[in-house]
Amino acid sequence: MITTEIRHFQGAAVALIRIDNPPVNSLGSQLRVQLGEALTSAIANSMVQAIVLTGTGRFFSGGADIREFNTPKTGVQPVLREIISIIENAAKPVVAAINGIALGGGLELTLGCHARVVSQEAKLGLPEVKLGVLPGAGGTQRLPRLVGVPAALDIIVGGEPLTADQALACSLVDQVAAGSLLDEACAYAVSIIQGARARSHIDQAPLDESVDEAVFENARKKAKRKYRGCTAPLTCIECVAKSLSTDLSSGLAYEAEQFALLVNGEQSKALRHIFFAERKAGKRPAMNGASFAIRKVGVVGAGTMGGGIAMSLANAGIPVVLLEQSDAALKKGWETIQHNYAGNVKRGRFTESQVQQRLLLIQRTTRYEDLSDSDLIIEAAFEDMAVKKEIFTRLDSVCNMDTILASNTSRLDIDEIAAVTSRKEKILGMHFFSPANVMKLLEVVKGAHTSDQVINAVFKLAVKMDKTPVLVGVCDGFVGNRMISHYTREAYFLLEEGASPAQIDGALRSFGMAMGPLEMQDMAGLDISWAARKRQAASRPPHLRYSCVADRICEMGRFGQKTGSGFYRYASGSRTPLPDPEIDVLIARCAQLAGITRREISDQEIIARTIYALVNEGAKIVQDKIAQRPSDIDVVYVAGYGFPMFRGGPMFYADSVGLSAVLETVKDFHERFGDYWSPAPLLTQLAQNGGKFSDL
Ligand code: 3H9
Repeated sequence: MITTEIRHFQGAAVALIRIDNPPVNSLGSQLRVQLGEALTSAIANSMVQAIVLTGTGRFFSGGADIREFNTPKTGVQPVLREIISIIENAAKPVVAAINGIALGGGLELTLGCHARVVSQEAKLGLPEVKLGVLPGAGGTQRLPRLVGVPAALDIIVGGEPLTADQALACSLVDQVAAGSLLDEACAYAVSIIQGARARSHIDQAPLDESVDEAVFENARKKAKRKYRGCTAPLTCIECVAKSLSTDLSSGLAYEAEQFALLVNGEQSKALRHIFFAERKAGKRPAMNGASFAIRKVGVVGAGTMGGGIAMSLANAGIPVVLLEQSDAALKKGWETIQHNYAGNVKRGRFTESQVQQRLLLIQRTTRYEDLSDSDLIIEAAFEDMAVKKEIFTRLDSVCNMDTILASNTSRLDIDEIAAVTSRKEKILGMHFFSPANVMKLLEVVKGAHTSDQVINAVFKLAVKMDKTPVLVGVCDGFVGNRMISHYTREAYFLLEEGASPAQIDGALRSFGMAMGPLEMQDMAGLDISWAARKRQAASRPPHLRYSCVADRICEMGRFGQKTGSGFYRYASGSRTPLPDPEIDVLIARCAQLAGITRREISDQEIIARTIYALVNEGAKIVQDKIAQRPSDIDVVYVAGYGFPMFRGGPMFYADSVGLSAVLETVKDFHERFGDYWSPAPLLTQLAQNGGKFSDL
């Protein structure tokens, strides 16, 4: 809704136009109609001398309504560019009073205004690039004319919002309100009417600024690193460059053309899918009764995971009690935390004093009793059921009955752990990803008895910790690791069939994965999946093919990067994987023993075998209700496993390929490679009905 109020301010009549469209004041079609009418009417009203445009609540405007992208148009609604042009050409001053968050089209709306006054809390940004598009309502042309090319490139390509002070420093805004925002914006408008201040306006002419080509080259380099495989950032840079060579109208026309291409492209569809999927996954379950407050957290184990979890909590301002079995282990864990924080300071993430504040939040102990007043305890000890059961038995006896107990297990049965306690409804899994202080994903594992209150409280905590929580059910490996074992299995089979580690990793990197499956195994530590395979050996159906390659490598003591060799070898102190002829010989020997005749393998086959293995298992996971919906799987894979965001996650990718084509390939693999490839009934059903995972 748009409301207009006439205010008499310092002797002038000011039309105060307010955007009120919860939840984020997005600029959907209906709102644009109303906004256009309100502006036209205020401009035509001879009593009105100036206009102030503002928002409501926390938002000025979150930008264009993303849900309307790619939807068929009904009726005639003004596009945002037309609204901005009404503002820009108004004979009376239009001042933006930016009360809060102004993003994308929301900020572009203000660039057409004749001045911008912002509140201290305001955040201003052009995050379109993260949705695979560009600021398509003049942002790429007006912003460089206002703040200069280098700053515009930072804002548009970086996609991160600026604070009010940062916006003032680069001349994006004219004033930060010290008192009442609306009064100051009205006063600004009156001062323009009275001629005390000039109306800021955007020049038609090409931007007269000399910009070294190196500035663009640098921006391209940075963009390729930050948004691997994405088209939009590079198009944004080309559009900004246009501001130097064309007049405003031609620049705007070029920008509109490029926006249309991007918004209709597969990458933007995938990125928007992930935007909404993350929000859907993050919804807390409805619950009966009051939620729990988590104010203090205990962490059991100060190893890599425990230390990272403690850092994540401290970063969110939550006091932590970190427990280890011995003083020596505690000292080692503490030194690693200090070392990691020192790295954060070096890279400019935190200041020295911010680190000191965080370190003060982490209390260390070797006594279980010191955990007794924690609201939540996260166990991050060795991945062994007997060890976990012993710890949970102890925790259950020392903690008060309100304390929630979580295990950071990556695949063990939460219900079996819960069974040793007297509080099954307060037991859950919190599967963090390594390094836990960096990785966003958190699989929140709901056991058979875990209460909704507990899940609710942990989701709230996750958001505070800046994590992306996804609710998953109990099974070996939950969502992420259950699927990844199918992906790595195919990589191992492909090795035996004729591909080299470098070819497999290279093919998947070119698909867009952050790293290939074998280099990822080397980074994670081969001993971890080796232990899981040994545990699963007894229950593995004997008729299914099994590759010994990874086991043989582990038997040589090659556990990946940490031992200097795994599928690859590593020069001392380096993380660069180097092909190792010894491994090539080992693979050929394993293939020969398994009676496999090696052949040429195409990159296309590598991608289909590994990615469709994810998709087929993902479909089974949805059917087994381990994931609530296919889009949750996409969030898990994008946030935790380096799946290319621009492909929208494995399930969205399958949808975009077409499920009947995916099913045909899966059936072919089933025939050629055996029962691992039995098509998921859900995949078959959807493919046969012309459906998609995203329909579910
Ligand atoms: C653009 O502007 C293009 C123009 O350049 C050119 C046009 C020609 N549209 O995140 P939250 C929903 S592109 C529709 O939980 P927060 C969201 O899905 C746009 N819906 O809240 C959720 O719905 P639900 C550029 C949107 O307070 C609800 O609002 N702008 C939009 O944590 C609450 O969202 C952006 O890229 C939208 N634009 O964070 C900004 N935004 O309750 C994207 C949100 O059903 N948005 N929703 O799940 C954000 O970054 C955050 O949502 C924001 C609020 C910071 C605004």
